[in-house]
Amino acid sequence: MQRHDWSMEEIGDLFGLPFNDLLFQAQTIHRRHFDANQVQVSTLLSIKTGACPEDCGYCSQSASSNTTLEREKLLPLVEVISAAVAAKQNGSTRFCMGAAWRNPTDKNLDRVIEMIGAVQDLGMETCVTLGMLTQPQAQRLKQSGLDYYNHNLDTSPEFYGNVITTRTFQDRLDTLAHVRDAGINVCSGGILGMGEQRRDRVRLLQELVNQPQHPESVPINMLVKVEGTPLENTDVLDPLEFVRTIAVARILMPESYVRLSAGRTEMSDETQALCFLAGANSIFYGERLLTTDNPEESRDQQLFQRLGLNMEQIEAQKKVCCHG
Ligand code: SAM
Ligand code: DTB
Ligand code: SF4
Repeated sequence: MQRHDWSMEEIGDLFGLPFNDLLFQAQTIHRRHFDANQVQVSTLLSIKTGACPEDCGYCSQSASSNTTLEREKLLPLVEVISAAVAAKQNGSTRFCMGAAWRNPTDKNLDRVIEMIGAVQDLGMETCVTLGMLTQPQAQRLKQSGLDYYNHNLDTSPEFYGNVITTRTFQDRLDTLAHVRDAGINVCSGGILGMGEQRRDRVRLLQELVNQPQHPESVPINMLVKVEGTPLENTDVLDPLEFVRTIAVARILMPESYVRLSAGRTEMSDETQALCFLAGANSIFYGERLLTTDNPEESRDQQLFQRLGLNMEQIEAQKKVCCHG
């Protein structure tokens, strides 16, 4: 049974547990719901890069940032298909397409819907992240067969204005409600290491868990410090605090996939191993995230081997459904 009434105090108490007790509790809950040695693997592709009108302080793609990123128009369908084919060959089961938009136009959506169809035809799960959506847009995406929509709350409502000023926390909640109401699986999480305090991490998780339904997928990103962004010189977050946040997310949302997302390139194998022990069971795989580096596939293969982890397959049932 899902709980949606977590108080800040209860969540704060979990964060404050001795590290071993916290990890033991998280791993115990994890094993009740998942195979502890299996990791879901997704691959990202930026389908429209740069020149974003939003001012998210962490993002290389914001027009307000001073980055050297080349702006690109919406990618042609063939390029998307060849990236998805490569991702599938490498063992990825979900293909996530990201666009640097404040929100898509209806014309943009026509093109993205074509891409979703093509990726589905390969037998992969689909995820897109396109910014804010109206209710009718969410419904169109649902009709296209989209599996997941990614839309992160990013941080606590209280810290939000320190990072982004061009939209509000409530805007994010509204889009999430449209996605949920349309019947699309919700992928929503945040970024740690942006200079927030523990209480902000508590509040972020509280907002996620106390939604009417837990997000099916919860990406926890470590800030990737991109030169030319307002957050480039932020102090590094203690990796053990990152692990604690993963563990608390696992305890609060026992049936959700918790994704160890951006920031793995800068993380040691040992930190990543602790994240898996804390209940993370999904990663982005492939050399690139959207605009920044992700570990090379060979490094991840080695890590999986060292830890005895396996890549999760899409269930046979689902494959049959996709192909009618
Ligand atoms: N424009 C859409 C949006 O903001 O929802 C989709 C793309 S946006 C790049 C997707 C998510 O990536 C953001 O919500 C943020 O959580 C994450 N992200 C972006 N830049 C990041 C960085 N430098 N480090 C960690 N996470 C980052
Ligand atoms: C998420 O939470 N992390 C991914 C995905 N959802 C879209 C994006 C990470 C982006 C990292 C910075 C970049 O590569 O531009
Ligand atoms: Fe634009 Fe998304 Fe980057 Fe914000 S996070 S600047 S909305 S691409």
